[in-house]
Amino acid sequence: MFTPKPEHKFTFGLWTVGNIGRDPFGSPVRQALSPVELVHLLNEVGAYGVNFHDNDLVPIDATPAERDQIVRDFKKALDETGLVVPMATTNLFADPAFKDGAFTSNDSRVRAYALQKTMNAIDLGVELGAKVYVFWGGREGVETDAGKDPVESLKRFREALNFLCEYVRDQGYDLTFALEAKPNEPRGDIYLPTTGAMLGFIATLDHSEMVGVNPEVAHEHMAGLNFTHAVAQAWDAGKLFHIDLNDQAPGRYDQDLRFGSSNLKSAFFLVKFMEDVGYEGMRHFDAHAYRTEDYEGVKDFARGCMRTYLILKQKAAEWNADKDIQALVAEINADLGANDLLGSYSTDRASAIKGAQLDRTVLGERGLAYEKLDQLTIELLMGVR
Ligand code: GLT
Ligand code: MN
Ligand code: MN
Repeated sequence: MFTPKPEHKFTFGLWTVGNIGRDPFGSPVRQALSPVELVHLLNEVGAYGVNFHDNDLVPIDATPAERDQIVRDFKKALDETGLVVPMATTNLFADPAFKDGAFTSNDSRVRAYALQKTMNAIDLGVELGAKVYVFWGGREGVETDAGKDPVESLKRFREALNFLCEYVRDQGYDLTFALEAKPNEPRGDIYLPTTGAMLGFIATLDHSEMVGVNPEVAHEHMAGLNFTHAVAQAWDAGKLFHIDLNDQAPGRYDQDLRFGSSNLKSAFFLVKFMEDVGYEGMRHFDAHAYRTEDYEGVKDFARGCMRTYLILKQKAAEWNADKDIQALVAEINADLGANDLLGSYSTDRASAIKGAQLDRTVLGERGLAYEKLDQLTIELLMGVR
């Protein structure tokens, strides 16, 4: 019943199931698998697609001949399994060259290298079928504001994205960009730290129509924000091009936990939102298995992400069909007599609202029954309804 199918559009990055469990305090706990092996692992657990950074697939120091062989082998694995590559991205954070940022570096040579690397990575992504290109600027920030001018940094970031949009158009690629925000880690502070900030920035781009967002659960939770609200704002703006699903306890380091494993209720409202509005993009799990796991545990992790999503989707359908819940929802949304008063501005409407009898004591006395509604939601989630 909760078996992943292609129509669910569940995808994983090579770096997610391929995470070898290195952390700032400890060495790897799992042997690295090749991209081909990872494609087969993802096929075994039932994923639809696989995403990658340029260097997840092609090592940064590979020769052109090595690159071509790797791409041939990878394509063969995709053909054998039927997995697709819906999204690709660039690693602009691991190499020491990017220690003070890529597009926002003070060093124009680093900025030029970042453009060069990204154009090559876009070519690679498109060659393998990617339709969405993610930009996560992990190093685009500071430890000290003495080092970089924040306005200059934004101008540089804008200039880079404008350039790359033109590159995509010039090549005739069918590709959109999705910007991913994160408040901190690995930098002390990363520019454009939230999805809302990204949405504001996108409006300033030359080709804003081809640029949307890739919100990540963990990143908004790190900032103490409500992820569903960020996703809703992106959706409302027509900018929800991609999504990174995982989980995260607020106030911690970047945990990238299995989807739904930490904040089940917010995961429920997120899935319900995505399913109710009819989001048709990829459901990308940007998470990794606990460091305690071997590759059987990695498969448990990947299966768990997808299974939890599907269970929550089922719960959302139950919530929408639950008579008691829907009776309360109807009550909450009933017209209590002022619907006709409201609407877009006119001089008449302004006078009507000014003259309306609106007794604020009565308005303030009304109970809203949200306690009851929330408890019904909790009981539905706990499986006792
Ligand atoms: C990195 C980061 C993620 C980004 C990836 C894309 S890489 O693991 O933590 O949130 O989505 O660059
Ligand atoms: Mn993350
Ligand atoms: Mn992410």
